[in-house]
Amino acid sequence: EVVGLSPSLEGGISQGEVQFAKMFINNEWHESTSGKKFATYNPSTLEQICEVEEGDKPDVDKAVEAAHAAFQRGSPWRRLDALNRGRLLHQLADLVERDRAVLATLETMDTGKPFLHAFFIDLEGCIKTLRYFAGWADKIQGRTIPTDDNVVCFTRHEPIGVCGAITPWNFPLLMLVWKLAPALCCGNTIVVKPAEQTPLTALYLGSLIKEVGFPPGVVNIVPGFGPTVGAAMSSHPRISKIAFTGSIEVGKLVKEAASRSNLKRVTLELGGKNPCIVCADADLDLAVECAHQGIFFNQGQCCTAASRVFVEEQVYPEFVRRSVERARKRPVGDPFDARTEHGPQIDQNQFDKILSLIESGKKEGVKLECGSSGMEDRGLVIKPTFFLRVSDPRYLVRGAIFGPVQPILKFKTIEEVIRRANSLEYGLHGGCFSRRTWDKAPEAGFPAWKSGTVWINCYNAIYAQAPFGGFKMSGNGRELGEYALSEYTEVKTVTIKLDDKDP
Ligand code: TXE
Repeated sequence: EVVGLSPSLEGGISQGEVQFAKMFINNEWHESTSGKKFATYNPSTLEQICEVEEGDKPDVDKAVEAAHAAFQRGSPWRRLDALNRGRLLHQLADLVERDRAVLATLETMDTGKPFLHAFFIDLEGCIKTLRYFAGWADKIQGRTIPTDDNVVCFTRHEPIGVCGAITPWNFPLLMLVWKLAPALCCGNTIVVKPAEQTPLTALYLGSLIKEVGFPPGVVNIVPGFGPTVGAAMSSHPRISKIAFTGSIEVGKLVKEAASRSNLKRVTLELGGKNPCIVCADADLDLAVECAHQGIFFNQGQCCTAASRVFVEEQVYPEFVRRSVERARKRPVGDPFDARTEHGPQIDQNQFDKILSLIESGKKEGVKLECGSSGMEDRGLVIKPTFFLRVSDPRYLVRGAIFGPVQPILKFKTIEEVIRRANSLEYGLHGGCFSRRTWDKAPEAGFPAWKSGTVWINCYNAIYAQAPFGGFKMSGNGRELGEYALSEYTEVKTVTIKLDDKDP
């Protein structure tokens, strides 16, 4: 029994008919120009949920046209004052809150993630992000700048124009809201391409955008595939900025296409191989639980995943023992069962890729699979898996697996482990567990880490107020927090010559 499940939430658990499966352009539902559709599947049952209109370049052109018209000077969107722009975002948050159970149901059907995670984590994050950026709408301000001449010089932070968002399948609605909320709060218009595996919550959000009363063309959603819709967006001459979350490989393609077309601004949120360091003086129960959730949450399909755990040698055997014990208790199964913590991987491709990495990993280290007696193999489920005695150059320790697989490594000194932690091309997140006061161990403190986030005695601590993004090849730019505003605005310097008589 789950405490706090309201009757409306119970209603959300039953799988309803999908209402929105068409393209959303200009606040209207469109069929694809080509007449094509594609199927979206439930990875838990492997059944088709429904068919969705499949966009291509002509549909992207239509969406960009709408977004461009909505951005013209004098349009209802441009004339809307900043306070009311914020109010629309708050009203959108209200509707997401009202339909939270429906959205969480769609997210669980499309991704296979446990319903309660979708409800309490994904949807909570969406609502908070919308409210956070709603509050910023009328607080985006420039500076006045003293200069060498007799002029008034000031800056304005203006919207960029038509923005594009290309989103992944691991947190479909949340990754969209991380882009849409700051884009709209700054006064831009947007064209969205959800991941082909998980288009349903984005389309439902389209219906809420319309209900709230955003002017037509402000938000447009074109479902479809990467090489068609995604590529058309990345190279579109009238899209002025793209925000992308996904693989490094595709991130490079997006940036290349941006360079070859109109040098649109690009922010990228790519992969991580995030080190999680457990010192001998750590609160071991806390460290075990955080490393456990750090890797197995969302079936390991997180760019934040604790995918390299380094444990100080004195506590290594005990850490491994407790980690295995904890993983054995992880309930795997039907995502709509309230007891389930662990569902299937997103699709057959990912499932096959992870299993083959596990298989070849057996040559690299010792494999421990933690299936409890209650865990039945269902569809695309992969049981929590650890690897021990693997060396750093091995793929298991260096490469992206994006599944429930955690190498647990040993270290002797802090200097050594920080060097190993910093040695990859990734630099997204890092975690450290220790009771040490950080000023006594500067070599292990946060200045030493080459990563966008450092979590100390916590993990996956993500807030709408705090910036999120990577060093090195983990990405460019930052999402969330005040920092995100600069990714969705251009700075205009205005200089006005004063009469020489005026001081
Ligand atoms: O990602 P893709 P995939 C990593 C993870 C995973 C791997 C592959 O390691 O195993 O990527 O997953 C769109 N132009 N992450 O293949 O292809 C695509 O349609 C423009 C990390 O699913 O990068 C989708 O909307 N767009 C990650 C989006 O890019 C293109 C989350 C992401 O898909 C495109 C997901 C193209 N040519 C996977 N080709 C994270 N950072 O959290 C594809 N897309």
